[in-house]
Amino acid sequence: ETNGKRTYGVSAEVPASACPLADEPSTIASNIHYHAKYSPHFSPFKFEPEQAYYATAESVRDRLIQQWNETYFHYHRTDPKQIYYLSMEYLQGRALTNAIGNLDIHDAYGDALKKLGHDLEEIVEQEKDAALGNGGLGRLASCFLDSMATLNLPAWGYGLRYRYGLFKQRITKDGQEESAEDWLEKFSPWEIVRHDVVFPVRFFGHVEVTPNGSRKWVDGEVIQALAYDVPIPGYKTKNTNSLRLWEAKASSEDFNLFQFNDGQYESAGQLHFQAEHICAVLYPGDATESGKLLRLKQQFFLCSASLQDIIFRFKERKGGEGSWQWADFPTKVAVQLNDTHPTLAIPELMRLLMDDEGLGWDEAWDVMTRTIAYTNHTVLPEALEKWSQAVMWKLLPRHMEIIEEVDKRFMEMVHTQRNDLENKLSTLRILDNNPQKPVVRMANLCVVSGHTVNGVAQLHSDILKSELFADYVSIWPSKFQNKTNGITPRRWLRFCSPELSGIITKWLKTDQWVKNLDLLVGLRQFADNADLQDEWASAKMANKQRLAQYILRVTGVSIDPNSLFDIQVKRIHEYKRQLLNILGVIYRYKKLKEMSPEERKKTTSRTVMIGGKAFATYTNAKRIVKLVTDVGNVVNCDPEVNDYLKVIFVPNYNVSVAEMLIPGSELSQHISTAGMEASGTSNMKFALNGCLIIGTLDGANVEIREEIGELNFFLFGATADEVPRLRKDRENGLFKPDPRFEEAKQFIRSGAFGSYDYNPLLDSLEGNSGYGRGDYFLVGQDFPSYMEAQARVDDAYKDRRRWLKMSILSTAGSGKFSSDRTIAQYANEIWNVEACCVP
Ligand code: B1N
Repeated sequence: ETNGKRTYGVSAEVPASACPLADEPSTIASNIHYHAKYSPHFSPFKFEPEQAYYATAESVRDRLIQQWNETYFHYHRTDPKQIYYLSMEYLQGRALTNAIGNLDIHDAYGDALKKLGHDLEEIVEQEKDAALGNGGLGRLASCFLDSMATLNLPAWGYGLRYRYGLFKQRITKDGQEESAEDWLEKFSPWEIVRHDVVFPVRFFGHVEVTPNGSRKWVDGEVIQALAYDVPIPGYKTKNTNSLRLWEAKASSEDFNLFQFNDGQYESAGQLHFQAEHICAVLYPGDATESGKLLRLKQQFFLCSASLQDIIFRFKERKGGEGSWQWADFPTKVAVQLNDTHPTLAIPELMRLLMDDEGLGWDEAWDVMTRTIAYTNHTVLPEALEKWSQAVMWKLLPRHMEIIEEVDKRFMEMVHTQRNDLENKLSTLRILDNNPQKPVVRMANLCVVSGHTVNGVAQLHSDILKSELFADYVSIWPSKFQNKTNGITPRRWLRFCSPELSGIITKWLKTDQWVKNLDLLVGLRQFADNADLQDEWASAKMANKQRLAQYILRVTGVSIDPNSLFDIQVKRIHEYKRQLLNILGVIYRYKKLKEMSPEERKKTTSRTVMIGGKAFATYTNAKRIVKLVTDVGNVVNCDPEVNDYLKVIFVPNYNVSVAEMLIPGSELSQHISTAGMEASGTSNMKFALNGCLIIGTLDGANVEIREEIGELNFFLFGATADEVPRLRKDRENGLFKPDPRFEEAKQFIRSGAFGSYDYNPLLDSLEGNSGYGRGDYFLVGQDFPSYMEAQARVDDAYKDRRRWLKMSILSTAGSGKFSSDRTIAQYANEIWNVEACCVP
């Protein structure tokens, strides 16, 4: 059984009598009751929804822990190659529905709670979202964890346990207001602290040369990384992986009792304060560089703790000395960098191998480069990380030495092998030695060091190859790949829309589509079937009604479930063009006002919902939020038009809100300037839920349209290859704005939506050049074709059968966008990792 390897003191077996795993509702009910009584987080004699939630979560956790231990033991015994996903962000959302869904005990828990006088749907609402991420990049990491577990892949996610996750957004009369989101306020039942998993992480200090000539990083401050594990169950499988989140702690030795007793409270606990700061907050930058020393500390903290843990596990599984070689490391370990945020894993792995393990440069480089791969998620210049060399020398002196060496060796390689690239070297190098501000270019370090570089949608990967990384492609043509993003069909259809899922299962005569999403194509043959269409419509209507109730509750505005539900939800950013959406709405409102009552009756009634968070210091994004709410306040109170148009700003958009909005959507907007959205993933969630897309040929939209058919996609706008020329034309005064565009802007300027000063926002659409000015994002350019696409939407919606057919075809064509497919491709084409199924 143990293969002669070290075993653990405890066994994975749990005596049957202590095993609370029976599936009868009465047994479950008593287990929940047990937790309410003996896991005392609250005073006794109270069993309200909040207490019921915690007791239920703890009861579910028992089951997870059982599978989790079995998984860990099985991986330990079989010693497969493992995946380590390093990410500064995870957007896990709620865990309860997902856990009981993946464990296939949803109905039993529903019945059990009923016995206890509670309603499962109400209980799950008690849970706060774990929002340790900003947007798509963090949610992608969470979808990947679900897929890796479901595919029985031996994988770990590594991240940071932020005390405060993404901020909470409130809408006041002044627009967006942020406040801290205290997701740990009443403890999280989904994390388990591992007091035995602690690693030291050093900052500052200096490099010493030891007597034998090797280099050693010493002094500075040392902070402890303590592991918290979150269980990641796969769907209908025993495999339960871990998301390991590091918390920063100072050790008790670093508390100066003498100083404290002397009244010097601040300096006595200095390192404790330093440590507390590291994991205090998630940096709220999505595609904006924060440039903070603390952010760099966070990044290094994640990389160093994770790599020490990975190396520890590698050695532990290898057993004693002599039986293995470092060259084996990449056959057991695949590390994926989620964007450049964990780039410091590269020099840190080099340092650990050379300075701690005694490898030479060449040997260490070989091990490192065969281990690490990098995913790029953006081409926006402001999001390409560059760290000041001065700051890096101070915080991480040994790593800067290593980075200098990588840079030097790369230049030598170009000198000797690629003379033709000599003139490009200043942009290809890792170090930018511009005397004004010398920086390290993290993406360049990743491309030079990693064995594989991938983009996240075909168009994005093509742009990486033809533009951002073109010269590297000529050096290493086979290094570059595409891995089109995906989403987990469990959370994003099976659990968030049980109604529609039931219909799909009924018509496909199997529920296997939840694990094999390609089976959805089987719906195509029924797209014209009136029975399916009617069932489809009633599921959609139920979801729309649920959404309407939610909107009424959070905004006080009542919306008509018979109107077309038109949704755009994502981080607020100028390149995502919420401004194009709201300008279109404003024009629509103005025309409705000008119509006679008879004419209005012929229009398609719409409810336009826009939601998303704006980075706190991104003023134009905040102005867009304010504009949407101001337009809503006018339109929704205008009795002449409010039967035909409503405009809602959905507050505090997060994973749970998405799970409510997406199933109730009929049209969704993915309208970024072509070439700027790397992929997008909400587009996939909407399409999967039978929501039609109005969109540009950007990111994954291109592939979604290919899959569901161009007739089922409302396309508009310039293409990515036209964009540079259109910007040039504009600079040369060749752009003639559409009169409707001018009319919409003028309507805002006239004060129709109040006295707030929108001129700075509107001025960004004027002029003729500059990033973020001169209509850089081509809102005016695309406005006419956008309005024409919207007119096609209105027409299509009038034909109920046609719309339902298109909706069914959207779902039927979404199979490709399962994150199971994406992860299978990473596993085969980048990681070379196989499934390791827990028996
Ligand atoms: O990553 C997603 C893509 O679907 C989106 O198109 C893309 O915008 C998003 C700095 C980012 N790219 N870059 C970031 C996040 C945080 C940060 O501090 C950049 N997010 C994306 C998944 O591939």
